[in-house]
Amino acid sequence: MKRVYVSAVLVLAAAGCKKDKGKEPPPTKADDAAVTAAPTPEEATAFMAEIDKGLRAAWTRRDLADWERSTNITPETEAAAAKASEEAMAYLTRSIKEAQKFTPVLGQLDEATRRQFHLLRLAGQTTPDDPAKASELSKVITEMDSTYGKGEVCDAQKQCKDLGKLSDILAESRKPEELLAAWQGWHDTVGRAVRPYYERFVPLANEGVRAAGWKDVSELWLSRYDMPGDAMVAEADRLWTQVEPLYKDLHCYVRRRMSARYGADVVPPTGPMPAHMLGNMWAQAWGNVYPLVEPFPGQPSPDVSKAMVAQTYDATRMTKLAESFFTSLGLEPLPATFWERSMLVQPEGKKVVCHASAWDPTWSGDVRIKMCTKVNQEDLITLHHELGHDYYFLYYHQLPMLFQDGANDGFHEAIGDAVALSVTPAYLNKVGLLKKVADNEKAVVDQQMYTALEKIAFLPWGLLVDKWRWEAFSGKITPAQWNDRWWELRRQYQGIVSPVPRAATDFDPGAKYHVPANTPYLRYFLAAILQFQMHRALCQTAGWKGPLHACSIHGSQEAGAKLAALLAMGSSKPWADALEALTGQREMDATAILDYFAPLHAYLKEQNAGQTCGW
Ligand code: X8Z
Ligand code: ZN
Repeated sequence: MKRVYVSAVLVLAAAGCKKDKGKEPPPTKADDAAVTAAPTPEEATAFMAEIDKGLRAAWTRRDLADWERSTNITPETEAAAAKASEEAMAYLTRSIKEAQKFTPVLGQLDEATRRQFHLLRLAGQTTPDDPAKASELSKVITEMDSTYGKGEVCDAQKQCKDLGKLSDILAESRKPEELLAAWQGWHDTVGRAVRPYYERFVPLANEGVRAAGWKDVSELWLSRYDMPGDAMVAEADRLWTQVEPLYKDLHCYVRRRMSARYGADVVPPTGPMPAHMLGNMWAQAWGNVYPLVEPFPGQPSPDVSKAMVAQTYDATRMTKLAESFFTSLGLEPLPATFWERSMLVQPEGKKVVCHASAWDPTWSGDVRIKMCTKVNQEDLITLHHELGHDYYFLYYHQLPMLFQDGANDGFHEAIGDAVALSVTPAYLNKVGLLKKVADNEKAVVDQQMYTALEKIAFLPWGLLVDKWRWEAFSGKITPAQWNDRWWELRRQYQGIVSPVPRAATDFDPGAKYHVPANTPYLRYFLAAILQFQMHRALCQTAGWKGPLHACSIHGSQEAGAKLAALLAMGSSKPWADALEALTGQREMDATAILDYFAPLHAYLKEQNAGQTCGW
């Protein structure tokens, strides 16, 4: 988030970090000259206290202006947001430069202050020295995000569809030509509109972070995990290797079923699958095609969307249900201001950024969400996701500004999802959304298939978005290669291809929110794995003895206390300390997600026997 767990352009929220002296900026000539009058540790501590106040003022102004813009895009709100963002970036850039003079005394500071010096340099995008470029950068960032937010596809009769409407088509239509029109319309219109901004953005943003001593933006992003950037890339690859066989088995099964349903000319029975057929604009989550690939028709549907509509659920009631899960764990209710200030539904007559996000724009527990909620199960789960962010904000807002962040950014994304893993059939039955809980083997496989279409299908996508961006920022690929490389990665990791030929001048990465919003994406890959690791630990704390997929921590005060303790740490300690406090493990580990899906994996292997899988 921009401090928003999603638009975080500016914040690039600092992740937990080790005291890695190697990463401290080298002393400058000016520092050498100042050695005679070397600053004292007391001066360093006082300096950091001032920075904390300055960041609070600058980031609050920026985030309030950005809240206004995101909930009402107009030329005025855009200009105000760009100005506040420029000022905040300038303040951070100055602070990072000034902080360098304290390098010689860092070793004499208490651990918390030293850590804040470390996190300061990781705290976000900095600006180029040239004021014209600094101001252009903030305008590009703001306008690029709004371009995506305002995006719509219009036909010859000037009938327009926004992303929400196009996504409904992708989710519900079973006509390949309709699906293709929605997919292609969005990619052609919005991707191409974002391209000129991105072409300016990459060199300006790189120049900006060089002011803080980074090679390029990818180095900054990857340095926020308490280990060197290349080690983090290897870590992500290691996690992917753990889950890749399960993804490939899911891909193989889904391809066979989809090919049988649509015919080999629409979904070929071998090779990669076309991107428009999987129920989602980016083929990142496939839950919407569950009815087409359901293993055992006739079992009660794992999707309770229809029951939600029948029971006249609306966005507020869905949010209350999500909140009640957190309070069942002993966490505080959301403040009254949450209900007054949040945007829970798409307003009429205003342009807004619909992509769901969670905010604490004053960094003081003033939590809100912004979401164009639809009444369905997917959005009920997204509400748990967003409240996970808000609960993080609520439990760490007393900490210094630079500690008001997740242990790493994957933790921030994982909290709400870990809680939502406890939204099991038994829980849905308890709250009256599911009549019967079938626990026979067939029902378990059906249930797991639905969850895997959301969570396992996501994994390669979660990894490849930033694999592409690291290459774009580092210059490994040039703008002329951007689009082709995007599709190479999608083919390699997801086994997905474009349904129509794409030109090098297209810009399909720009058709995904986080690229124009400049929100890092590796966090979602990590969260997809961490949430199961957290769920397993919380279930153990709650005393659960059965299979992991059936566990719900609903009502467990013990699990809630553990969760609250993690939240309250913010980013004050390296993430491995936070993970250890919750799970007893210091490493991210995919064995929990594999344990969880063991019944489905056995079924998939049986179904795929004799098939040629892969692409
Ligand atoms: O952007 C989000 C959240 C807000 S942080 C709704 N997610 C990613 C996406 O939509 O692409 C959650 C899952 C992945
Ligand atoms: Zn999120």
